[in-house]
Order: sequence, then structure tokens, then C-alpha cells
Amino acid sequence: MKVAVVGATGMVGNVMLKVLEERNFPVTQLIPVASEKSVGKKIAFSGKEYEVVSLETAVSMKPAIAIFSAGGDTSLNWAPKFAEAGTTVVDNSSAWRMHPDHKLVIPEINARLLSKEDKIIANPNCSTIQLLMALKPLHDNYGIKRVVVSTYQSITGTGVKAVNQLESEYKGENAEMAYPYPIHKNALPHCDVFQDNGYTKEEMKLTNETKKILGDDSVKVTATAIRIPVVGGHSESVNIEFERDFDEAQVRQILNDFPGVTVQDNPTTNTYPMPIYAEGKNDVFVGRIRRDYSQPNTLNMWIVADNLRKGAATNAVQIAEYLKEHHLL
Ligand code: 11C
Repeated sequence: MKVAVVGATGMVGNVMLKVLEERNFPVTQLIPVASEKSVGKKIAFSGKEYEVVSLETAVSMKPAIAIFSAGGDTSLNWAPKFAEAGTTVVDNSSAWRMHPDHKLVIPEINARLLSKEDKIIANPNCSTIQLLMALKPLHDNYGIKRVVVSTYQSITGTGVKAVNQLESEYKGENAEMAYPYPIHKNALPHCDVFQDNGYTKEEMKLTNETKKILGDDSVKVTATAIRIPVVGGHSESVNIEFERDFDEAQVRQILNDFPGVTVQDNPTTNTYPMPIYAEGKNDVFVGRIRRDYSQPNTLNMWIVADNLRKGAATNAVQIAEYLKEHHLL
């Protein structure tokens, strides 16, 4: 199968290539796509070298699938051109996520909604994906009324400029600033841009995408998104109020039984998820599962995942796998 990776030289693009290789996705021809300055560069994939091409060239090559990770503007402009040429686009940006005509997919949760007519499919935001992997099985069992989530997000979500900023600050060198403030030894209550309502775009993605993926507008979500000087993944402290009461042991069982979720939860052995250990893994890790005694039917937990893997590349490749297995390409 001809597969285009748009944004192949970026941070998510790199992980995308790795995940496609690891999962043996049947790529017969890779089409790495990047901005004009990278055209002609060579990319190694599955023991072969491929030349980076422009977006125009990639459209004309009519790949079966194009996985985009090149920012919202590129997706808005180019995803429809690929779709018109018959290519199915899986898009990692926020461009199409809330569009009523496009599906927002986490395969373990709602891949069954996909059909052959879906030519531009949206991959949710990284912090939403890991949250929903834990919320969905609990919603099915106990009915979620309200979620309060605070995130502790890796600088890799911002991209290579942020990684360089942290490294430079750590070494005491002058840094090109990805953030308005230092990130080394700091925590910024600011992920993505501020909106008119006082929330950041990242916080509103958590709220709006959750309702769309659950297909349930009645679930209330309020979010605070924090950037911290961490590399391996995003962490989330989550407080959930349910319609019905739960049993903590059953919650652990339900979460562990959900594909793609691993429970790491044993206070007696200091066992809980941490980004340093989630890095490079495809699973979502959940721990610190405990009743909130301040009000009825309410639970606290801690969710960690590699934002470049399940939060981006792995989820997108899983969508591609589903499309292929169900003959939807
Ligand atoms: C972050 N969630 O860590 C972002 C990165 O909407 O796809 C991905 C931005 C997006 O800041």
C-alpha cells in the first residue's frame, strides 16, 4: 500500500515512521512529505531510502492513505486535495476535529463509526486521547456526570523548538523561545493559545472533543492544562463524578480489561504511572485510583501516556490499520 506521511521530518512524523515499521503496516511505497526546504532529503524506512517530496507531488502519486502531522493550516489546505484524489486522510491537527461532517476517532472507542465515505478522519488531541481511553469504559459502566481534569504536559507536545528551549536553558545557554517564559524549573499554566472565554485552546479541546468522542453532550468537562519540563509523556489528574456508585476494585478491573489501558496502582509498592516510564510505550497507564470522599459517586485517578505515541502516531496508525482490515480504503 502507498502511504504518505505528511510532516515526515517533524517530531510526530518521526514517531509515525517508527510505529508504522514496528507494527508492520503493509507499506509498499512510503511517500515522505515535508516543507519545500526538506524536499529531496532522504528518509530511511524499513531498510530502504525514500526521498522527501512536496505536497503537490504527493497528491499526484495518489497514495491509499495520507497521515498528516503538519499543523492545522496545512491540513485545511491540503487534506481536501488528497481526498479529491481518492486518498483517505488521517489528520493529527485540530483542523477537522470538531467539524460535524468528520469523525473524531480513537479506534478502541468508536472506529465502528468509520465508513468508506470518510476521506478525512480526525485524530483527537493527545491529552484527549489518553483521558478518553480511561473515561470510556467507566462511562459505559457508571455514567459520567462531570470530569475535572488538570494536565501536566510534556514539552514534546509543542515540538522540537520547545525541546531545544529546555535543553538550552538546562545548559545555561541562550535559547530560542518556544514559550513566553523559561520552561526549565518552571510550570506554565498555558498550553496552546488563549481563547476569549479565558480558557486555552488545549483546555477547550479536552472539553469539546470528550463530548464528541463519547457522543454525549451531557458529560460536563472542565480542564486546566499545564506545561511542565518533562519529555516522556503527558500526565493528568482526573476527578470524575458518576451517575451511579462504583467499587474501586471493579474500576481497576474494568480499566485493565480495556484494550490499550494498563493499570499501575499499588501504594504499598509505590506503583503508579510516570512519564519517564511511559515514554516509547503505546499503552495508556492509570493509577492512584481512589474514592473522592468529599462527595458521593466520585473518583480520583492519574493517567499517563506517551503523547507522541498513543496521543498521536500510534492512534493514527491504528486508524489506518482499522481502515485496511475493514476494507474501507
Ligand atoms: C500539546 N496537545 O501538547 C498539544 C499538542 O491540537 O494536536 C498537539 C496539538 C494538537 O500542546
